[in-house]
Amino acid sequence: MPVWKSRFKDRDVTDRSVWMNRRTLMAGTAGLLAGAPALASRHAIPNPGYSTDEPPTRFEDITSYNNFYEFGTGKDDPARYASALTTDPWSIEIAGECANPGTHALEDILKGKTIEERIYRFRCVEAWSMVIPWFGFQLSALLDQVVPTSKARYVAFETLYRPEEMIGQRSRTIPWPYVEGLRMDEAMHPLTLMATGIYEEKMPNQNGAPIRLVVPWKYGFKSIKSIVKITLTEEQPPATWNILQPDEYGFYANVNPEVDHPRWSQASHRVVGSGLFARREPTLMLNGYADEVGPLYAGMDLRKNF
Ligand SMILES: Nc1nc2c(c(=O)[nH]1)N[C@H]1C(S)=C(S)[C@@H](COP(=O)(O)O)O[C@H]1N2
Ligand SMILES: [Mo]
Repeated sequence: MPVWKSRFKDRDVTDRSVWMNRRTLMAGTAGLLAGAPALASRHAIPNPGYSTDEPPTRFEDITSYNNFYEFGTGKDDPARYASALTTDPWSIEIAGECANPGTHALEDILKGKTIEERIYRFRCVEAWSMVIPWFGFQLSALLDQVVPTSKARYVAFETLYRPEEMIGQRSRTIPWPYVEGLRMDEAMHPLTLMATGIYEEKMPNQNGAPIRLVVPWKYGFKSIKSIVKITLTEEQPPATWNILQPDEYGFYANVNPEVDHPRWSQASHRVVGSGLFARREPTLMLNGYADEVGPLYAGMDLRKNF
């Protein structure tokens, strides 16, 4: 049994049953609502095999404590300003080393994809964490469709650049657009999710609407939001924080309690939403997903490739 499943048995059972009840209720009423949004989670199939048993963070906390520099650098800026973003229509351009490049409407990308609900622990490099019930599809399903060429070794991602709606982009806090990248085997790993919602809601704007990446064994900054472009590349693509401060933020950014950030420890984290005297917990290697993704890094020096 994966480490992350066994740690939290019998804790906060009430929280979880309240949520499960809410979800059952929602599922019951959803059928009555004509024209429910295409992204509604009633299509999401729970995947307990890829879910933690930890009690999920409250929806209110997940949506009010965010990092999304396109809307400002404060944790409460995204909740305050992200409603200005229009997310419909939305399309994603797929380019680079693949047989089927092209630009596709989000509805078309979602067609035929299995939408799953997966509860992942999410660990920010700033040493806080949340447990988030995402729904979405495996990135591998999309990559399989575009058929990567034999030269495709990495996948690059790009966020929308639209300063009229993204107030943070009117300042040069970081270079725009935000970009990130994964190695092909990381991108193809079944844990790597393209998320379109949280709990029963389609993705809140502040969390990266309408579609964002979620890579649960890496620090949060790898999980790029509001994606408009995906490029398959031969060379390692640029990644925003890695370009800005390569000594602090590696390209891999794998959660690793043994490799500290130069300015603070990564051995533990604060659990967001755990009250006035915030609970701290030890951080696990690869955020608890070591059994699943450890083999991707066999033979690599994780102190050098941090
Ligand atoms: N486009 C974009 N994506 C981004 C960021 C950002 O500033 N811009 N911040 C990253 C960081 S540092 C974290 S911790 C997570 C936060 O995701 P959440 O707000 O859904 O918890 O988003 C990541 N993705
Ligand atoms: Mo982060």
